[in-house]
Amino acid sequence: MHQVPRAHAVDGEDTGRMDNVSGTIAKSGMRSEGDGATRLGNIVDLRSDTVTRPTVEMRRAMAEAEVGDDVYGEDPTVNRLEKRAAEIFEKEAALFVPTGCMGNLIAIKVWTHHGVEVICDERSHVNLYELASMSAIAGCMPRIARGVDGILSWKLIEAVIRPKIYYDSQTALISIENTHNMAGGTVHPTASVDEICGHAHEAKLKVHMDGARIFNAAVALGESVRQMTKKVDSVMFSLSKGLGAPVGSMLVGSDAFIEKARIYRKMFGGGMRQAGVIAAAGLIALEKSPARLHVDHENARRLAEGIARTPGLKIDPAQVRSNIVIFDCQETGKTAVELCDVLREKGIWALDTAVYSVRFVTHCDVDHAGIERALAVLAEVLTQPQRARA
Ligand code: TLP
Repeated sequence: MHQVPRAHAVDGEDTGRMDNVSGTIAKSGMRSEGDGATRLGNIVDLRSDTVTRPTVEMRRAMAEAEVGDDVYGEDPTVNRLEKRAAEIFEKEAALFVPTGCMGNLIAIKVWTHHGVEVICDERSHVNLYELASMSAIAGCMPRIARGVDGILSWKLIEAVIRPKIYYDSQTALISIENTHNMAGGTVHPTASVDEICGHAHEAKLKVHMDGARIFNAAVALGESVRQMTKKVDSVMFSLSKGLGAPVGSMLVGSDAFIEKARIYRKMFGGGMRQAGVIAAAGLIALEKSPARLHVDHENARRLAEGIARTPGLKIDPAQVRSNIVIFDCQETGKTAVELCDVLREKGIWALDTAVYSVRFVTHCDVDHAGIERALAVLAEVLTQPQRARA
């Protein structure tokens, strides 16, 4: 029996596990109240890079942060974080937002109006995991394109742009995800992003990048985030994923974009007052963490190679370019939920992303030994039934 509550129930109804090709997430492994397992210290939590705990340096900076009322623009630590983010991306301005979801929604709201379409990949976070906010709040329709491993090209985008005819809804925005989460941390080549932006701008369309993990993409490409985003109109990136901060994401773009984004942040309830307390950790994450992301990528590759050698599991390690490892478990005879449940009992936490698809995400709180342990446990749980039959 599943040991954790179904976190996705709405109005008291259990939504259960969806059987789809495009991926569900977090049906297994959501931490229940009083669970306390992570506190035991022997858990290898690979559910997401969102689970990291702030470092001692971050906690100290949080305790000592200089603060003010950020709604009045008076929090010096938030102002410093926003200035640094804008500098690093070589954009005019930046805005600290509580979450990636809010950052993406704000960008969509700024670039669109009710009744228009947003082109995005079918498995993108804005399409699948943001509770239809682009429709519910921004009044837009997602217009789905099917990327190759989540990666959109101008050719794929062009095919779904609406003709400029008064009786058709109109395309307003293109949203691309870099790295692409549900495709397994795949990376957009910068030349392709530039090409998309060039054509989009000619067609009077804006391009937003959901760069929740853009620093992982930068490491995979060996390029700077500035170079990778020079033509996009807005970027959201997360401080609270691979970079290890406890809370927060950033929006970067032009002065005019950020001015409007600030208004929508307040409208959506994201005016955070003495937010310097969390921005202080975000600053450390931004300055220090990119330099260590290659370790997470090496760990992900090691995981993928081990998984490829494990009976019943399928993955192509060469496809693993960043910190996300998604593998197929159909041949084991277990569903992803069943596999996650047995792994969890042995201290390895993972997420099911589709019926036979499991996700591991590497991060700063899982070291080499944790990876080896995850692989050993995987091999153990998948070879035990065979031994029992022999
Ligand atoms: N991703 C989470 C889950 O929501 C799936 C995860 O564990 O990977 N864009 C991308 C590409 C994301 O992966 C996420 C979160 C977000 C946006 C939203 O960020 P937050 O959680 O800060 O709202």
